[in-house]
Amino acid sequence: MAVAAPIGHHRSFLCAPQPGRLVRKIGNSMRHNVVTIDFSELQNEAVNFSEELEAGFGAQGLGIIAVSNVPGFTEMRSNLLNLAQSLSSLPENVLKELEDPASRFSFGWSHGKEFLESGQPDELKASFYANPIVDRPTDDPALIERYPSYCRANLWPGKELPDLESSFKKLGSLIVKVGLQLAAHCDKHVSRKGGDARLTDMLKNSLCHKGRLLHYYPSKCSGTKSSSWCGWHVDHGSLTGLTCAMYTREGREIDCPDSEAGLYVRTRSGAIVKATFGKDDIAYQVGEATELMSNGAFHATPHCVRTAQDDPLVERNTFAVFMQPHWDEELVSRDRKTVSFGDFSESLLSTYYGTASSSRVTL
Ligand SMILES: O=C(O)CCC(=O)C(=O)O
Ligand SMILES: [Fe+2]
Repeated sequence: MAVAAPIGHHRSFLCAPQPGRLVRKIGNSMRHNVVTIDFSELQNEAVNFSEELEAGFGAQGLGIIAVSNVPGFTEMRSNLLNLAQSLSSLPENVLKELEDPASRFSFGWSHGKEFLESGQPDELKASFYANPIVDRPTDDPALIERYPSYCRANLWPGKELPDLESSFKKLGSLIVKVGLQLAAHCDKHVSRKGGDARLTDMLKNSLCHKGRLLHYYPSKCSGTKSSSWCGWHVDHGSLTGLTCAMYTREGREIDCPDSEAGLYVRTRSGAIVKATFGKDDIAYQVGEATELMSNGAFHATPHCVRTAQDDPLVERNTFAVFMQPHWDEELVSRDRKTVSFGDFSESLLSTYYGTASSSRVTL
């Protein structure tokens, strides 16, 4: 799972920026429309998307490609993001019941459990995590103990928010299904370049996919006005499917009044650009596991979320689905060490939640 790490894993950026047709200046920041593929074309296995994959996921890209016009997506997004807002308004005691400390808060409700770089708990962001594909990935107690953040069971607020489970699973499964079609094109591109094309195989039978329903509280809640809803990080899985965020004010949906709020990406040249994609598109981001597996052909970019600064009452809801290798899938690190995806993730989580007993397993 990609934990929105308070401490980013930045790597050096080797290539010059690619200004090109996609960039325009908005306010004080560069806005960058992400490369977009229409769903009807994505379904056609005969289409060669090398150019798009290179522009979106390659060395000069933002590490993001959007897929547009996915049937059923618009309604599913709106249903689930409205439920994120409702979930965040449930009474404290109900939310507490939805916590799962044994998974390091990787299932159910998690608010204020991660630590920021400053050492303070991250109070502006709440997450509700579940596996959108299976409720209970295994019954093996040894596996549950070894990989609690993947092998424990989903928790649902069946009584208080009965629609959450079906809305979460419906949208989560759709995002995984479309993501697998994108992965198939990634594999073709990697094979054409003579690389090891196994993204689809890695993801299609994995039991480690994780959905994260996110609610960002008004920035005034932190006491001091914060500029960051989510700190710089790289997702560490294979592909992250992301919805376009829904903004609210006092519980009602609004157009975000601050055009500079939202998702930012740091490119290889070090430029920080706002990544924009359509409200009804699914954006897929490359994670660290794909970068490693593709031998750098695909590039995971650090990203963060900026608060709506002009209006401290604005809230934000979105949904991320981390498509990840199975826990026993072996990844080869940059220094040629082999580590299972499960061990790598558990070690990262210990770091973010301040429970590390040994040093982080690095990739
Ligand atoms: O809120 C967003 O738009 C991005 C969230 C994110 O990057 C993450 O959860 O890993
Ligand atoms: Fe992320």
